[in-house]
Amino acid sequence: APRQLEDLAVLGGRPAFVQPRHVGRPNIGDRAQLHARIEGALERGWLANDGPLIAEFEDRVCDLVAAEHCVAVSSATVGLQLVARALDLTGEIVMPSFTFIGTAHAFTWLGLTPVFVDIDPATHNVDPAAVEAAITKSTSAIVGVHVWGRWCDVDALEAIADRHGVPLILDAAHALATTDRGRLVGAGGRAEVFSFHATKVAGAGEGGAITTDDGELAHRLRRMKNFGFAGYDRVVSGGTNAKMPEFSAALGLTSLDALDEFVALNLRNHDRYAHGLAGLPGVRLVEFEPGERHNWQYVVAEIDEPGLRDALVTVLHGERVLARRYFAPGCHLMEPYGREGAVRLPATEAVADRVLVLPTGTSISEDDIDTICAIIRLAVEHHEHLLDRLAP
Ligand code: T4K
Repeated sequence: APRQLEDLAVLGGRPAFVQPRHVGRPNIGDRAQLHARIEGALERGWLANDGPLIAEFEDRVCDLVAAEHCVAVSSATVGLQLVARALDLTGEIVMPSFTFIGTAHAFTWLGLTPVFVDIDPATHNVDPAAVEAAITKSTSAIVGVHVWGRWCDVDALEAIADRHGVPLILDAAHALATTDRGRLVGAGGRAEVFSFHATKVAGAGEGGAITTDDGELAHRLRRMKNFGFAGYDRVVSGGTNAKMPEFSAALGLTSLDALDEFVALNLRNHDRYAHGLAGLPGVRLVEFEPGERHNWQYVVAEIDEPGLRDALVTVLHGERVLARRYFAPGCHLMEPYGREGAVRLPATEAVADRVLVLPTGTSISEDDIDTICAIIRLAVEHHEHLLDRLAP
């Protein structure tokens, strides 16, 4: 680890790591088991369209959520789109700006208009009062996002959705295997949509899962993900191709087999970061409610000093630590949405300027974390000098 500013790679020193350390390395699980599953699919000659691995994957996700039905899809983004189509949404969708761009794009791509609202800076989750204030006659749904796996205020959002007669859809991309006040994720709103992208706590390479208690909706989603087919050659609705392939289900099942192990490692990593950054002024880790289940997939620091978060990203990338600024600058300021005179969302913008997402997961060791914390500590403790040195 660097001991003085001059040791930092951005100031001419040698990078602390030879191989990059990533935020989202895939959690694979038992490779022999994965190979066996893939071999089985090859033997069967059945690679897509509701093969046995997909059925097993959907059952397994059902065991991990509160909902009765699970529909596997090709990604969370496409999952959100299927839900929007199955619910016949038109017009405006009220949603937080502080989320991955995929949440917004999913709806825009269908010709819907996202109306971005602000968050509670303490939780990074959408502010229900802001949601209610944004509802108009054109609103056709509310989208809540469980950012970092911490639940948004589902009860408040459901009450608002009911009052205005619109559905609530939950983007649970981050929230697999989490609880809130003892309730298991998956049965909130009309549907919850999980991501099984390679960077998630359990991954399928690409993949997603929609969970719902609404059997009729699940039935429609199943048809729509397969071109609207209701039987061998009968098409009864519009549809698309949103099917997860068997190989992805093989990856998904194998990583779900080891989910408890991944979560335990993530927790160990989180605690190591908390220890390594403790007492560092102006630096806080996003904390999770004690007594609830979390997957700890995101280690999120907030850096108070203006400009220092970006300097830390530059410093860390120099050391080959590929920390991320999710979800800066907020969807509402991203090019496709940030038109002249666009809305301003002060809490979103402030949080987006502060967040620094750090590497965790099975590929990060405790030694790695000690080194990363030492780099951050050095940079923060000498930030005035550092910011001067990095100034153009
Ligand atoms: N809603 C929310 C709240 C989300 O966060 C997301 C996705 C979605 C919806 C949509 O879900 P999906 O449609 O993707 O199922 C990544 C992921 O691609 C994305 O899934 C995720 N959220 C987002 C937070 O992170 P990028 O643009 O940062 O990806 P990328 O390629 O830069 O990868 C991130 C890090 O992971 C890099 O350091 C490289 C490393 N990596 C990545 C892949 C794919 C690996 O080491 N191996 C890999 O195979 O978006």
